[in-house]
Amino acid sequence: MSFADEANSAVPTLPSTHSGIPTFLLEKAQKAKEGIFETRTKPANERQRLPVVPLGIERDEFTKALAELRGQLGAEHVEINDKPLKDGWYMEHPNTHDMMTILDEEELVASAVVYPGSTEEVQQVVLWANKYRIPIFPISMGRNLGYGGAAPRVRGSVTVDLGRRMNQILDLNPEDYTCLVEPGVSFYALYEAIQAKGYAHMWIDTPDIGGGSVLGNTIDRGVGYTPYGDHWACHAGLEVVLPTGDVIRTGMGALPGSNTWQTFPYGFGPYSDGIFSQSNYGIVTKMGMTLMPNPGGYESFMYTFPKEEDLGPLMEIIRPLRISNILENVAQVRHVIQALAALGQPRSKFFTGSGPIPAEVVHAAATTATAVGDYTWAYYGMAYGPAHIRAHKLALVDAEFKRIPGARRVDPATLPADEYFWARDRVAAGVPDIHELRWVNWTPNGAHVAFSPVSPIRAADATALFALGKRAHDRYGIDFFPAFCVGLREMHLIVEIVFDRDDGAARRAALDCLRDMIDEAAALGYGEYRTHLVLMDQVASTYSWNDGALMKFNERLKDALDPNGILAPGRCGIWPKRYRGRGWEMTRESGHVSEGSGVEPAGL
Ligand code: EUG
Repeated sequence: MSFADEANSAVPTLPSTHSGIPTFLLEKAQKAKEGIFETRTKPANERQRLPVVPLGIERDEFTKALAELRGQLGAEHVEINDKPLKDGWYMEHPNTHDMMTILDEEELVASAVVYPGSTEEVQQVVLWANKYRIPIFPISMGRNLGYGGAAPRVRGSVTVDLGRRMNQILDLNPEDYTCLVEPGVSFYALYEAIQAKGYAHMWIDTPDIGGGSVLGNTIDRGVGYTPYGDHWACHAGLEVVLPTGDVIRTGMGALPGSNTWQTFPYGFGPYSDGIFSQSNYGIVTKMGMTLMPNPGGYESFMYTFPKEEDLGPLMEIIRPLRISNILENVAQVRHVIQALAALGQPRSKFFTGSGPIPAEVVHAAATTATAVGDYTWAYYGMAYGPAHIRAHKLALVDAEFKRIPGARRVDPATLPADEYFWARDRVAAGVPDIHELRWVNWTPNGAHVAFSPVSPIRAADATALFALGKRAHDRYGIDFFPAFCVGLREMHLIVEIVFDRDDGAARRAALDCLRDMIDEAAALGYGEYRTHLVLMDQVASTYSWNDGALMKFNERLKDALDPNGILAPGRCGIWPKRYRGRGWEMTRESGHVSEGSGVEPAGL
C-alpha cells in the first residue's frame, strides 16, 4: 500500500476492535492519520536480521516450543514476527516492535507474539516460558509510546499481547464509582462504556491521548489531568499471574466472596501492589479502578506569562495553591513552542534552517499563527463544581497569577473550536481525545521519546531543570519542548524529543541528549518517574543510594519470584540472575545493542 492509500484507509473504530477510536473522534483521527502519512518518507521495512530467536535457546528448540504453544492456545493465537516491520501510526500501531524506534529498528523486536484469552491461558504461557526458558514480555495494548511502545527490552522475547483477547470491563459499579478492567480496555473504551450506560455521574481520568490501556498506563504509573490524575493512587486491587504461574489477588481480592475489592485498596498484611508496578514481577490480568464523581460543573482556564524568567515566580505561586487544592487538577505549564507544534504543521513551515528554531521565530509565529498569540509560558487548569464554588477558587487564582507582570487570562470565548485549549478542556473533564498527537508532525517520520524528571513545585527546581534541558538540547541542535505536569506536591517535567526516526543522525542526537539529561539531572539530585526501554538501565543506576541497596533488594525479589528469569528481563533495569554480569545493560558505553553475551545455561 502506498502512503496515500494508507492515509485514506479507514481508522478502526470501537467496538469493532478493542483498540479502535470512538466514533465521536473518528473524523479527527482520520485527519490526524492523513497528516502523519503526508509527512512520512521512511521507506517500507525489509527485514535484514531474520530469524529472531532469543539468546539462550537454539532455533530448532524454539520452533518446537512455539508449536507446542500453538497446540495449547490455538494456532491463530501464536504469530511469528518474520514479516516486514510495519510502523503504522498511533491508532494502528504494531505489537512487534517500537514504532518510534530510537535505535536500529530491528533491535527491539519480538520473535513472536502470543494472544492468551484468559488468566488460565496467561498461566499456561508462563509455564511454557519456564519449561523452555524463553523470555516473555507482556503488553496490555502496546501504546506506551515515548517509552518503548510495544517492544520488549530483550531482543527476541515472545510478546504476550494481553489486550487483543482480554479486553472486557468486568464490572462498572455506579454506586461505588469503581470499575474492574482487563488489560485491553483503553481510556476510549472505558469512557464509551460509561456513556453507553448513561452513567453521567461518573468520570474517568484520561492521559493526553486516550488510546492507551487503563491497566497498562496505571501500572506504569501514568498521569491524567482531573483530580484523579495520579492513576496508581486511584487503582484498587489487582489480579496477578506470577512468573512461576501462580495467580494471586491483592488487597480485598484475597478474601473469597469479598464485595470490597475495588473500594478498599489495602486488604490485610503487606501491601503488595507496589511491586507489580514498573517491574517484571508479575503479569497483571485484572485491575480495579476508582472513578471520579461528576463535580456538577467545570470551567477551564488559561493564563499566559510573557517572559522565560516568569517560570520560577509562577511555580512559587502554584505550589501553595495546588497543595491546598485551590488548583484542583494535574495542570500543565507549557512553553509557547508547543503551541506552534500543536498546530500539527511541520517545523519547516516556520523555519528551514538547521539547529534549534530561534526564539524570535517562535514568538513571531505564535503571534501570527495562533489564536492565543504570543507568550512564553501558559498555564492550563480547570476549576470544578457549581458556578458559585468555581468563582471563589478562580478569583483566588486570578489574584495570585496576576502578581506576575504581564500575566494574561485568556478568554476562552475568543478561541476557535480547534484551538489546543479545548483539547486540554476535554481532557481535564475526563473526555479522552487525540489532539495531542499533532506535534509528531514537527519533523518528517516524527517519533518521540520522553525525558521525565520529577521535582518539588519550586522556582529553583523548575529553573534548574529548564536550564539543564535547554543546554542539552542546544548542544545537539534539538528543539526543546518542556511541559510541567503539576501533581499535588511534585511536578513531572515532561520533555518529549521529537525526531525523524528515519534519520540515523537525528536518532543518535536524541539519544545522546537524553543520556546527557539523565546524568546531569542525577548529578543535581533529580530522577525520572518513568523511562524508555533503552534508558532503563541508566535511570535505574541513578537510584543508587547506599551502594545500590534498592537494586539489590529488587534483584532479591526477582530471584525469589522469577527463578528462571523468564518475565520481561531487564524491564526497569531489573535483570534476572541468568542475565547478570553478561553485558545486558544498555548504556552509552555499551553501544546500544539490546542483547548481551548470552545467558547462564538452563541446566535442565
Ligand atoms: C506526557 C505526560 C506524561 C508522560 C509522557 C507524556 C504528555 C505530553 C505526565 O506524564 O509521561 C504532552
